[in-house]
Amino acid sequence: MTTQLSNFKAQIDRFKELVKASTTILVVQPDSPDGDSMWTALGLEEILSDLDKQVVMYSYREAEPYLRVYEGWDRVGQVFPKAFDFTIIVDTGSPALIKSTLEHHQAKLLTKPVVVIDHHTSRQPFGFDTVDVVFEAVATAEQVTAIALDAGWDINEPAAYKLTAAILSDSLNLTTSGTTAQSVQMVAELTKRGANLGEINRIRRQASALTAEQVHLKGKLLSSIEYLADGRLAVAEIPPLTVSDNLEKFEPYNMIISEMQWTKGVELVAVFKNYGTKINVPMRSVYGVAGPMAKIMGGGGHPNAGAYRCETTDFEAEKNKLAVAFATLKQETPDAVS
Ligand SMILES: [Mn+2]
Repeated sequence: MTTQLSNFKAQIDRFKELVKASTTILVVQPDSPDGDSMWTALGLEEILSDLDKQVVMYSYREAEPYLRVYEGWDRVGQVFPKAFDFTIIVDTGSPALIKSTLEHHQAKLLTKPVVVIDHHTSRQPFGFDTVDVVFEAVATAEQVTAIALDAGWDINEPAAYKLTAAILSDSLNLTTSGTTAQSVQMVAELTKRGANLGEINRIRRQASALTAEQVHLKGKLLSSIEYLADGRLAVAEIPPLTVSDNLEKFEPYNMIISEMQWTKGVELVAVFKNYGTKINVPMRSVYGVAGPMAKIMGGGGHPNAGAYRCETTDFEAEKNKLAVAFATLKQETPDAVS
């Protein structure tokens, strides 16, 4: 057992006992599943099924199209099951993330034990008793892999694929700051069990591939980028027609914001998503200026990712307002943002 796991020996033992004693296990994801929660749930389904358990999977909302790439996503139901012996809540760091599930099904959920397997460092309590299997990991799938290996549970090839995809999803292909030796080691163990990293990458790229039309739009948006403040502030507008054409389908700004963020000399990126009736501004940075800037503009966020809403719908005026505020922040705290 690794040190990580041994600190949670009591909780893991309790989890193993519950598995052993149960026939039907419910796996619950956040109300809106993501790559880690979805593929962790599917990986757990494989592992627990091989232990002759019935696995029932639930999420309040249906999986987004990009999550429908590994077999089994359509077994994650939106009808809360009537009978189960205990519940595993995966990848859920706060009750807000399963608000709708709890609103409708908390009474039923609490008739049986609840195990939480989660890797969020800033966890908020659910307000009821849970067996918390919460240790440092870049993804919940990393934790499930470590627990399965420790317990001597078999990880079949489909499980290896799904868990690897989940780890790569949360760790952005093992590149985030939360990626540790254990993350890489778990991916290696899963690769040994049949997960093919090239194949997983192909599946991911295909699921997010742009249409020919979207590539043209990307080109147009990229050439519309303006550089202000001596090239340190990159700004682009998603015009109202483009916003309304793609509403509910995809976010055009996702195609350009990363290119803007990783342009030489650029310190702050702002994309003005202009609805015509309002303008929302997602921002990115590399050295931590996006969060403070978003706050100054009346929004919020993390150091390198923030957002705010403009007071008017005048793009030119709002762009200049941001440029002035950025120049002021640079003058006041040149070191903090250089
Ligand atoms: Mn996660």
